[in-house]
Amino acid sequence: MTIDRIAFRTCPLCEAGCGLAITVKDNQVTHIRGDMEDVFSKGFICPKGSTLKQLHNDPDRLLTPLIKRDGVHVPGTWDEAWKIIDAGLNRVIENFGRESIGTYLGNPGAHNLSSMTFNRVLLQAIGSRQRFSASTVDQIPKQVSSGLMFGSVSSVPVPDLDRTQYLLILGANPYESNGSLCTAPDFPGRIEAMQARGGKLVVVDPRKSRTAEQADEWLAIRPGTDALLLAAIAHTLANDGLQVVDERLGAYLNGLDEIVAALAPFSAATVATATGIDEQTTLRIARELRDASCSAVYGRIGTCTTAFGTTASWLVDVVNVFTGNLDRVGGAMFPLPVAGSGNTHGEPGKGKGFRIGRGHSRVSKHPEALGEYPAAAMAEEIETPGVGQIRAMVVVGGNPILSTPNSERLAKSFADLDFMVSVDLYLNETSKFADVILPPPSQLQRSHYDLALLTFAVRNVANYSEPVLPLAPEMPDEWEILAKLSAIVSGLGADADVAVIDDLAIAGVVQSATKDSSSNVYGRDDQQLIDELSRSGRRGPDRILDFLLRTGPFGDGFGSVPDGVTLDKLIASPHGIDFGALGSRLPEVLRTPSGKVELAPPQLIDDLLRLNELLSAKIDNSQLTLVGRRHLRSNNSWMHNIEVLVKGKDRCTLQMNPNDASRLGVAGDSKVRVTSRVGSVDAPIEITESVRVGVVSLPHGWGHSMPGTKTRVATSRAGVNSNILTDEKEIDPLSGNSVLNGIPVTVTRIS
Ligand SMILES: Nc1nc2c(c(=O)[nH]1)N[C@H]1C(S)=C(S)[C@@H](COP(=O)(O)OP(=O)(O)OC[C@H]3O[C@@H](n4cnc5c(=O)[nH]c(N)nc54)[C@H](O)[C@@H]3O)O[C@H]1N2
Ligand SMILES: Nc1nc2c(c(=O)[nH]1)N[C@H]1C(S)=C(S)[C@@H](COP(=O)(O)OP(=O)(O)OC[C@H]3O[C@@H](n4cnc5c(=O)[nH]c(N)nc54)[C@H](O)[C@@H]3O)O[C@H]1N2
Ligand code: SF4
Ligand SMILES: [Mo]
Repeated sequence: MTIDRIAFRTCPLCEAGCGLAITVKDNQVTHIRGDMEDVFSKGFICPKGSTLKQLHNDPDRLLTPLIKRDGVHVPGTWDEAWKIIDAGLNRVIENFGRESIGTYLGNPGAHNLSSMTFNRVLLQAIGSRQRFSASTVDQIPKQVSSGLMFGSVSSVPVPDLDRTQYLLILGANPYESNGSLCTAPDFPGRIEAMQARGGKLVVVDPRKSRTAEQADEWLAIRPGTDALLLAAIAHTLANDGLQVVDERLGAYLNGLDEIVAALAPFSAATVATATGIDEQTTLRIARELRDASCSAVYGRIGTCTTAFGTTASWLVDVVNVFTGNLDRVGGAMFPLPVAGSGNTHGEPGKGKGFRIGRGHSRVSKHPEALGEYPAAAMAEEIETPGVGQIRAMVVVGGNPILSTPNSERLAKSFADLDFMVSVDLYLNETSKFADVILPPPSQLQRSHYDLALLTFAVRNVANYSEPVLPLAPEMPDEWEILAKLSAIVSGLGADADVAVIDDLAIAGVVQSATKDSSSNVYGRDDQQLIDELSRSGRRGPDRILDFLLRTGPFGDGFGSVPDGVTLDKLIASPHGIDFGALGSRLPEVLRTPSGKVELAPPQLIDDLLRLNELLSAKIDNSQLTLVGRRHLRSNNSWMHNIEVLVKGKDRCTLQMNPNDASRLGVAGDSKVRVTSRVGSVDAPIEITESVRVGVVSLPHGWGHSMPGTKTRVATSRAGVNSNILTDEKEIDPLSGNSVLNGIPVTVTRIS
């Protein structure tokens, strides 16, 4: 064997986006390590990064389409698959209309250039409002609050990790997750560097997570009450006088008086019982945040996936404003993404703003947010007869049967569909319901650019990866799968040429730029630009990416900006290009009609009334509440088929505080039954001081024991599905996000 080369590639598994150095011999990957020269990750990787090799070679990974015949999935050709899909989807459209096709787009799509550029095309081609995604079991509250405050859902402030001196983290555990809505490879190292320069880390979490262990202070909050704590911190700062909000920031604020008035009920003393955090601590944390030379508040899954997800996400940034740290070095800042962000085009500083509720779901009338309905409403939309009932599903890179609430109800509804297509690497808990499963190429066989995640990066960075290994013969790239599906639902037939869809896609992207007076290609001839892009021979996502780079804030503007960035330049820089630390972006980043930061959007002010009710809710000390957790070696519901990641002791345990264990009479080696309103699972117990009294914790993404799947390693270490317990009726009413943390449960010993 001869070493052909070392390929450099960004890891697509989580939001950290680490650079990998991949040794290839005879077109086989032999070794993967961190890329020491990567401009952002500088050699850091976690145990998952090197397993892209095992993922590529996994014998259970699908290499051909699977077609369900007589209830059993058998391999088929691509031609057969397209014909069956053409017949199946178009029959449903003919009989029941386009609204009867539902879509669910999963999380890996956010790390996938094909999906980032062609999922939208597919949704448009299907033409149904029945759209669902992993966003509503995840980050949508933060995007709604950012949209309402700053006018664009892309404008999520991130902690300026490398320069801050005080970081308050609520409900995030970057020591396991490596960060989210804050793209920062080696997040742990960046935290430790902050502590080494004298900074302080405070973690708010009902569990003593690994991040909480590293913290200078851990606040064991009662689940679901972060909005109260944040309201009290904001209240304290307002009461103290807000002198730190300087003239510069003050000039961009709207609604200051309204929010200060609306916070009146939420003093540190009034929220103390509900949050479990005493008055003096809340007052002190508020003042520490204000008095630090710079500080940032950052909230994630634990703040988003609760009944007050949007309100908590908003209050995070209200506190950042009240400490004077929004848009300030070392505070919470807006990245300037190199490509594809919603806040780098259109008139700077002003815009149409952001709205939710531009439509309502059919059955429960949930307001639309970001063009979709709550994943929690998927089952009822499939089950409930009437015009617009979902009869077919198209799932792309998602596993909602393990990831979304009340999974057992959802699984029953999926079993009743007339037709289903899944684009997935595996035959798993969700794709098993599909009539046809279409496998994308492996992570090593595709190009990569983190269009979504670099929008939330702590430095302005761009990094493109070429495919490490070639596509197998006959195997379409994932964008070609998505384009073909788009062609089929557009009535172009199973033999349609995906080039037609590709040309439409690029034309749309180009047109929106040449019509935008702030674009560096404003007024240019569309066809000329497309011709220039196509001269390289690029097609699909790469051609679109080149355009987005060239028309982005650092782009070459097709010649109008000398030395500007192009895809060719990125290819010539395999370790990425660093455009520097974050800079101040107010007011240019804003897209609100007022051209100001909206501190008091009416929906959010109204929601404080609902929050107020939480203050008077009776606290039952015998009631256990369930929260989740993540583990470094796991990735949501997948990567469980990779032996090196799952070996060792069972990770799918119910963690319980020793006080609760002795109260309930459960011992360390027992199995327990956990029951919620909607379901019940049996799990091994793990008694540990790391969870707060009254709280139990079970990780999500497990439960691989369903028949009809083919993930042999995962099945041998199945675990249980925590979303059998989460309740589809419990959602954040503003964003439609599921409540996945703070679920009331009972726990009993199984004898
Ligand atoms: N290894 C690994 N990395 C991952 C993933 C993975 O599955 N595994 N998933 C990726 C994805 S898709 C995402 S979105 C990110 C998520 O990234 P993080 O948000 O960092 O995710 P978690 O590790 O789940 O951390 C959430 C924390 O919130 C705590 N919590 C629960 N309820 C509450 C509450 O009411 N209040 C507060 N304050 N805390 C609460 C939990 O105990 C937990 O420690 O991670 C990404 N990275
Ligand atoms: N109780 C509870 N539930 C949760 C969470 C929680 O904290 N607690 N976290 C939530 C969060 S943050 C998220 S993001 C969701 C995730 O929810 P989902 O996105 O529904 O689930 P994943 O586990 O990410 O499943 C991804 C699927 O995509 C496939 N896949 C992987 N890579 C690719 C690819 O490149 N292309 C295609 N087509 N398919 C691919 C995998 O095989 C897998 O089937 O789960 C949510 N569910
Ligand atoms: S931290 Fe995330 S991006 Fe980095 S190697 Fe691990 S899984 Fe990949
Ligand atoms: Mo997520």
